[in-house]
Amino acid sequence: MALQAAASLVPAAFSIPKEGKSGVSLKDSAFFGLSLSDNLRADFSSSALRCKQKPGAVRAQIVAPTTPAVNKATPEGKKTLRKGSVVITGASSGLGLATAKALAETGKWHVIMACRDFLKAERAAKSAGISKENYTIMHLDLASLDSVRQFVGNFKQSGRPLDVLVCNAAVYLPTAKEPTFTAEGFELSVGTNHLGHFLLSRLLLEDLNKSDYPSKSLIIVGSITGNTNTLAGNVPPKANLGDLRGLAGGLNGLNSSAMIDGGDFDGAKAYKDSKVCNMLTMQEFHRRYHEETGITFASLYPGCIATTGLFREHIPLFRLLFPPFQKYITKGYVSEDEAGKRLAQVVSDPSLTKSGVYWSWNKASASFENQLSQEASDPDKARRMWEISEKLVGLA
Ligand code: NDP
Ligand code: PMR
Repeated sequence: MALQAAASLVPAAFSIPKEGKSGVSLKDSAFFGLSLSDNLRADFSSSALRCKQKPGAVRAQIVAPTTPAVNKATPEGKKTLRKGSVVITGASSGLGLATAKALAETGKWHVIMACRDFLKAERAAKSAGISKENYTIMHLDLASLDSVRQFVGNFKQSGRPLDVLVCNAAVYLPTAKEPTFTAEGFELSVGTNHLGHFLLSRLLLEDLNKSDYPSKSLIIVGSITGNTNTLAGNVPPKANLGDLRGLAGGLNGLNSSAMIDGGDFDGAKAYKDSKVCNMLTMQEFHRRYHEETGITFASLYPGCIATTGLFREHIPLFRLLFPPFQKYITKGYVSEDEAGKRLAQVVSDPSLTKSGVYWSWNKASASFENQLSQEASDPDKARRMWEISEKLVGLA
């Protein structure tokens, strides 16, 4: 087993540029200045967001009127900003929980924790010390498109505004010998990490567009391991979507491969491929909707959070060696708290509202716009992946 763990830590190539080359943007912890209220959009055209709906799909419900994001409520006539409303998927552990905590602690955000295990989420929120008035848990299982549609229906019915959506949840199945599948029969990693989030964000785009908050955004968590322009992204198996033939075939492992590129099943590759889809999806959203809606679309690599539940399916020896390896050898390690602060920064820091960006942090923990690999920034692949994905989730 030791050999197995050691072997799995041997990289294929080392002559790869490190992440972290482009211009550093200074950290700015200031919250949105009240002057931002001047930038509020009065016109929320949703024409760009209309999409064909299948029979049975959840339709937008009438949303109860909410407090305007900025109002002149104080006796001195000072403008105040209402609490931002942010949905975070997979907020029951790891990065999602740490981000929920970081945002809730500011007192400026209400976090909707979109989780598949209600009790686990409730316990996690309590043990993280998130106070009751700052969070709501809503059920969401991304491995079921029905559940995604139900969540969207429930969210719309709640009457809450949607200012930021964070697509964070993920599964990683590196030791699986055979593929497992979502309720609709898609390979589980791509089905959960990409297709579930794809449907969720498409159905909630209209709500984001309606937000009158100074900055509204859709954030999809990416990763270094999906980017083959890095050392980490060159550790085999490498991400590669190929010509998307497996995705087009429905990833069902029956009449089509369970892998996006049509190859043999490999759980670690499926995860990395799903992260490439996440990063391509963010950019395709940006190209299609940013100009018209003003929504910020962003992705990020928060650092290597080697202690999270993401590695729960890995062999015990890997889980033992991985944190010290990342801490002392690659120095890519980041704590859950620090990673949560980074993602919270993308949610709420006015200096990180540029759209179409993949954020990373340097060793001094300063954010910068990072370069994506050739495949993860290929516009043609992004468009084809988008078109196939919308068929698979029943939007086209
Ligand atoms: P965790 O396993 O701690 O968190 C993943 C979360 O996703 C959990 O809350 C889990 O819920 C949830 N989840 C899994 N499947 C589903 C589902 N079907 N429906 C709803 N929720 C689901 O891992 P991390 O915090 O590390 O991962 C968070 C994000 O960070 C992922 O997108 C990952 O790709 C990314 N990332 C992580 C890195 C790392 O080093 N850890 C590095 C780079 C990116 P439950 O608690 O019920 O299991
Ligand atoms: Mg990697 C700078 C080098 C670096 C960084 C930042 C990471 C991050 N890794 C690096 C290097 C290496 N890793 C090297 C040289 C090796 C071979 C010894 C190596 C191995 C390795 C394995 C076996 N690394 C891994 C694994 C996993 O199973 C993790 C994975 O791919 O999950 C998908 C992983 C990771 N390394 C990272 C990060 C962030 C991960 C995991 C999380 C992710 O992408 O979500």
